[in-house]
Amino acid sequence: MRDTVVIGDIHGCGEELQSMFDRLRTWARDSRIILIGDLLTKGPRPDLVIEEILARQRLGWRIDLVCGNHEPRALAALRRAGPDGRTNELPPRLAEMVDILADADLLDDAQELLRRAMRTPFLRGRNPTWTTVHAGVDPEIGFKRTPQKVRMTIKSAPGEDDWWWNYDGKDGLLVVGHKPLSRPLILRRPDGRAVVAAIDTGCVYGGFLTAYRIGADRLLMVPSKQRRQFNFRRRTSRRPNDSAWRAASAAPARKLLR
Ligand SMILES: [Mn+2]
Repeated sequence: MRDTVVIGDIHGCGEELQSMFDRLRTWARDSRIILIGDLLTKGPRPDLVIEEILARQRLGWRIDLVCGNHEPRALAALRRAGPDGRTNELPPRLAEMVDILADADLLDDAQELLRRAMRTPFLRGRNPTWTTVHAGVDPEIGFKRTPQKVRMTIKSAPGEDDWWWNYDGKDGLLVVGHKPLSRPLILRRPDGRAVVAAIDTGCVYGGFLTAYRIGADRLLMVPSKQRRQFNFRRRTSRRPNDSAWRAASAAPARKLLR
């Protein structure tokens, strides 16, 4: 295995995932790819998300799925819809997802993929020691004692500090998504090593789909094809004065498109 690359929240952005996979093609054969959760809901092409994952796996790519907070609700919607894809009892956005998947004849594949994601609450590796989980940890108690539900959903309220500024670094590098930011955020120790990589860059809101290569410590961003939402701008994470970490705000996005 040459390296591990983690891809942030996809949320039904199938075309952007396809572009990302195309960019990763040259070295994907001996690398491992991890999708960080929230695969199918909200966006326009959940069908293409599934087709892309299955097609690349058939080519021998190693792709692992981590569970996001949207996986259980997407699976519940598919179960309620049944084999005929009935959508009359579902909220509109989940009904739309089911409709698209039913049209593409992917209801069973979607359920199977979501079940697989739900069996994987987080993944860990070494060199450097890293953990990837959908949302993060409670910085007061560390990864091990943080309940799984919190690991999948922690997000600061507006005006509050994001949890990562108070993380003590003891669990090693954490690669997370869930909170959409205008740019990926990498927090670094004083010696420069990454300690948190936050890579949900709001693809479904018109931002970017971002991937982070753990070993190489590099970002790769694919611009979104979605309409930019009026309230998705200047989504930054303010560094409190007492944080031990320095923020490496990513270089202008254009430079990362390579
Ligand atoms: Mn999420």
